[in-house]
Amino acid sequence: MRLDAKFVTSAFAPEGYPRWDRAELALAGRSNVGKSSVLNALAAAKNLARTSRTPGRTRALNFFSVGGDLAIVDLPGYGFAKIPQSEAARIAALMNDYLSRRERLAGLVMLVDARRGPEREEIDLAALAAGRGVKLIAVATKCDKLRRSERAAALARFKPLGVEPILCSALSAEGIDDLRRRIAGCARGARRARTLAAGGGAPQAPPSR
Ligand SMILES: Nc1nc2c(ncn2[C@@H]2O[C@H](COP(=O)(O)OP(=O)(O)OP(=O)(O)O)[C@@H](O)[C@H]2O)c(=O)[nH]1
Ligand SMILES: [Mg+2]
Repeated sequence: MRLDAKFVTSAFAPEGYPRWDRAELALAGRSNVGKSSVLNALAAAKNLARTSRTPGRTRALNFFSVGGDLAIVDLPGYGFAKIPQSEAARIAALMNDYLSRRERLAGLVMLVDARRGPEREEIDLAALAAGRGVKLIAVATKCDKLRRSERAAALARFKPLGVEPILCSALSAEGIDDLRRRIAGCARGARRARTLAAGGGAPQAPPSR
């Protein structure tokens, strides 16, 4: 099932985050890793999120609604040397604010080039998510560029993230269905947590004295 994603807004500062109670899943990763392409593949739409050969294309947080109570946030890529220092610092501060403080954040989809594997930034982001109780989904992107014989080594490179990655390709669509299922599972978990927080869980025993 394709994700029914619709573009809602771009935020250049925290004031621009939408006010809604959708659970949000953020797509994070190095510039040019294929975040926008994966989002388009999930939605089976060509131009929902803008993709580019030029790294550093996405410079705002782009919010997409998905169905009735979920949202996906396409984050700007980090680690691209060619954008001006001041702009890079602004983007880093915005991402940091979003990932460390956004209450709606339920899951972090960490995209890493399958040929490269996680580095310091990815390991730090994964730790940030874990510290907040945000679920981590790891995706090894552009797996169409791996030879069969390189796959096992590629998977092994992800060990430091502590979760097994889904090998994905926006080009061949490998892994995309699997990722859709994981996203749906994360959304279900967020819904359950919300019901419990709203008092919809099992009745509480009266406090003992
Ligand atoms: N071979 C291959 N190329 C891909 C795949 N996904 C994306 N690309 C290419 O990689 C480049 C970057 O893709 P984007 O989706 O724009 O990457 P991004 O992570 O959103 O980049 P920023 O917005 O700059 O952070 C484009 O030229 C894509 O065509 C894939 O699965 N396989
Ligand atoms: Mg992008």
